[in-house]
Amino acid sequence: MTHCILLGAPIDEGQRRPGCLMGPAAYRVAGLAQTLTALSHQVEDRGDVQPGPAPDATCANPAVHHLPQMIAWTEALRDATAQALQDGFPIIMGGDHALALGTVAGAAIHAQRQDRPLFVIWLDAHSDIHTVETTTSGNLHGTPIAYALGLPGFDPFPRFPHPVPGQNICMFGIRSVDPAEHAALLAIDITVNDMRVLDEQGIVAPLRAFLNRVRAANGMLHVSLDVDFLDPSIAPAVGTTVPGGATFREAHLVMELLHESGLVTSLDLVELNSFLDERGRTAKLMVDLVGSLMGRKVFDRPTRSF
Ligand code: NNH
Ligand code: MN
Ligand code: MN
Ligand code: MN
Repeated sequence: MTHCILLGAPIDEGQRRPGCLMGPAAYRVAGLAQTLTALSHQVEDRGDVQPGPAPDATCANPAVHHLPQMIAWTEALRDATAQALQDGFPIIMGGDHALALGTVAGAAIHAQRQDRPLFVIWLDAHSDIHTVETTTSGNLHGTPIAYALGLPGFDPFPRFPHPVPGQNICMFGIRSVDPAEHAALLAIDITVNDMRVLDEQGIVAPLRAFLNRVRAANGMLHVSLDVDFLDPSIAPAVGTTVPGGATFREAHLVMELLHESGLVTSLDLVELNSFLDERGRTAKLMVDLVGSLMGRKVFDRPTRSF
């Protein structure tokens, strides 16, 4: 039994397509708490996180928008996530992916307090490794990985607490990388399981390899699930659809393996734009994926051997 702590993060300012702010409400309507309760977990919904007042902040890149608001969100989510990790298993209901600027920072603070290394799994079509200086869209949802690495280019933001080494970050589902991101990924030792890798090897082998490293290091594991990791044919409710994403079973299999590992310590659900959904099917799928992560099985065998 896990004590699950739901935190709403209705952030819309990390990109330009309004609607992600409806995400926390959509997850509540789609029955996230009920799904967890049915799996015998305890659920505490702490409501939506409130950002403090936006500071005066500017940067040299004219494309960047909503910088002060994002700094306020980052600080509030960092502190709320670190606190929730002390009390249980945080599930952050976004909101666009800019929320991970704060949640990964909070996870890093908590891991440091526990004297354990932090690992991150990034399930996304995009690598999100822009800095405030390199982003050409100006959408800060494309930056949390670079922030977590402690890369330069985040001057207006609070310094990232205890940066995550590249070797501790593993991406799955990648199929849209901007030129500056490509250069950054080549310069840093990050595991990029792009869709080509998943086509050739499946998700099981690369995921197992990473989980073994997390286990060997007694690491904490933050999972960040972007709706666009999934193929748009099964998950249409996202502003940045990219064809060729994870299938229904691939996505559930990731979650099932993560459950069996027993290693996951916090979870982001990001980029759900309910305004673009079809009768709630994307919200429902995301809730079902959380169900698989939290122990729901296709068919419950006493043991499964590979
Ligand atoms: N790389 C692009 C940008 O920075 C797209 C990012 N969009 C996302 N990221 N949805 O997950 O604007
Ligand atoms: Mn993303
Ligand atoms: Mn994405
Ligand atoms: Mn974008």
